[in-house]
Amino acid sequence: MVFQVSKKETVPIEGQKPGTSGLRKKVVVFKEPNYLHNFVQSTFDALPADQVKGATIVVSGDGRYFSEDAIQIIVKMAAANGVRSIWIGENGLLSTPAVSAIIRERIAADGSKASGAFILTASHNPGGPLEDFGIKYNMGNGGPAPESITDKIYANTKTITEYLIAEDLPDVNISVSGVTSFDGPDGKFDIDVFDSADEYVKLMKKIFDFASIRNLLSSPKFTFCYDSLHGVAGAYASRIFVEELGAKESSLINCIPKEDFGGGHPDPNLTYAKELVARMGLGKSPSQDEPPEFGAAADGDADRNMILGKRFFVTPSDSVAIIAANAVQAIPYFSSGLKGVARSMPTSAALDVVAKNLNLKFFEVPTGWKFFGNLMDAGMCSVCGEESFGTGSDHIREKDGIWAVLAWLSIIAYKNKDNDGGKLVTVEDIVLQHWATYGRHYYTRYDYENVDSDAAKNLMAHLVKLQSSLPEVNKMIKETRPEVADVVEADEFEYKDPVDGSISKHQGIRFLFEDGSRLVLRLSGTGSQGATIRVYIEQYENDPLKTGRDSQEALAPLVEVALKLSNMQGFTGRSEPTVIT
Ligand code: VG1
Ligand code: CO
Repeated sequence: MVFQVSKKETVPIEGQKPGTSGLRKKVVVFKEPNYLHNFVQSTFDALPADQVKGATIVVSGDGRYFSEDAIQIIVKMAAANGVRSIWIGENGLLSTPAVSAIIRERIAADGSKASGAFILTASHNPGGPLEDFGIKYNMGNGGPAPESITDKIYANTKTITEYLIAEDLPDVNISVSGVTSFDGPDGKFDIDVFDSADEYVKLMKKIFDFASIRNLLSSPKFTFCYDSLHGVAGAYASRIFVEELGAKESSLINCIPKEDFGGGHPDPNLTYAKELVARMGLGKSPSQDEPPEFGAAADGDADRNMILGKRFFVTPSDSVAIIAANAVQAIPYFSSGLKGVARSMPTSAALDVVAKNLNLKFFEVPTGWKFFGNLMDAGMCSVCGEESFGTGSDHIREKDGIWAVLAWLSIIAYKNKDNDGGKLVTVEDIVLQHWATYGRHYYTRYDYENVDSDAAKNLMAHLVKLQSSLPEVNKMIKETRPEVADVVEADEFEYKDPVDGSISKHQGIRFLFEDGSRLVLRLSGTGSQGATIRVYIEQYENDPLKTGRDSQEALAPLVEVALKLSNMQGFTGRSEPTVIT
């Protein structure tokens, strides 16, 4: 049978602008007639023709509710748009980093590679019939589509009149590996379903010294716990940590991927990763047992990571700095040196200090992983990170949750390599040692979720206006907390990409203080309703006697100043943030 291509009439649907990482909306919105179809056709139409016609495209995601329906629709639309092959992870499961790895590494029997991918995820947002779904497109380098493409997609969604679909193509069985071929008007169309983990595991084994990590995990002094929060990381955790590295099965919690993430919020932070946080001896009602030495968690699509020691939290900003400082010694992939390091603007300057000390190229980019890709493609950056629990390297073009855990395990193994009889060098020891060498960046983030959109916009506009008068800013600061230093510079962050010269404006409001402290405010681009205001607060301390304070206590004066300058309560009516990290 030869499948037929139908042209279906449609009309533009409002609000299909991709945010920080794709289009994220409630499932009920995605289920509205033509909602997904319009976005997918707009994406095909935004891509260069040779990346659609005759091309190979990956479609998979974190397995959240509505994924399978979406895959069947995208397959039929891809066939109708002249795509040659569709690659799907078994059960539609591929983590975001695994998709990136597949685009870069997987070679089909006929020698062809994928030119891009639809990734079906709303990442750390909850899933289920009443929760969120998401879709984004990654390009041939394995990284998120750049703004030039996402702008085009959005423009197309505003003018779309028809889409193409092969309605008579049967649904694919995505639960069994294998290739199924169909004949279409333009020739063959293949659907290739394959193991979700193989390619990714292979890549990890090229990067890390698995033998040394296995050795660490087998030591009675070392105990380990990994929490997938029922996200797609579960499809990799057992393969990597148990089968390859010899961890006990009981060290994995919530590692069965579920379409509603077990009703939880798959966001690896101190608020939402409750079970792990309690097990690690942190949180309000810590477990009675002796906590493990090392704990980690992932988000829904497994690109984020949270790193914990026994009763100890590692801030993501410190994590990337510590990985950068130890990468060359501890991780074989980096043994010939780092090409450079990069962080997103709101991420603390801990990485800057490492870069300066080790004489590494350093870049500060806007929030969102797409900005790191250009630097990596140009060979300018090896390790990068974001304060939002994202860490990664140029092995792929996405942040990588399991990679970060393996990086930490490698560092712990390295620090303990000559330590036969002695006490374990712990996560906490490694962080304290880092602060002693480089100083400490006290850091916290306040999130105000689901705030009225207009209130959020007004708050930001108020801050921009305030920035034009530093004397007024400093007067307000002195009236609030006299001990806080003066603001010496205030602006909206703007980024000029050093590789392609493209400019991104309005990337967050910054207040830079005389003593190196920073306040940053920006609106989230990943929410699905209302607005989320993020307030990032940072203070540097390099007096070794003062690096051991409680961070909320150390930052209290700056927090007060942030809330005062922004008039948070006045604009939003909120006296407390939703999440404090
Ligand atoms: C958030 C984070 C950002 C991250 C993005 C995607 O964006 O702040 O650092 O890159 O999520 O991560 P925003 O615009 O909401 O602040 V993920 O794991 O949700 O794909
Ligand atoms: Co994510």
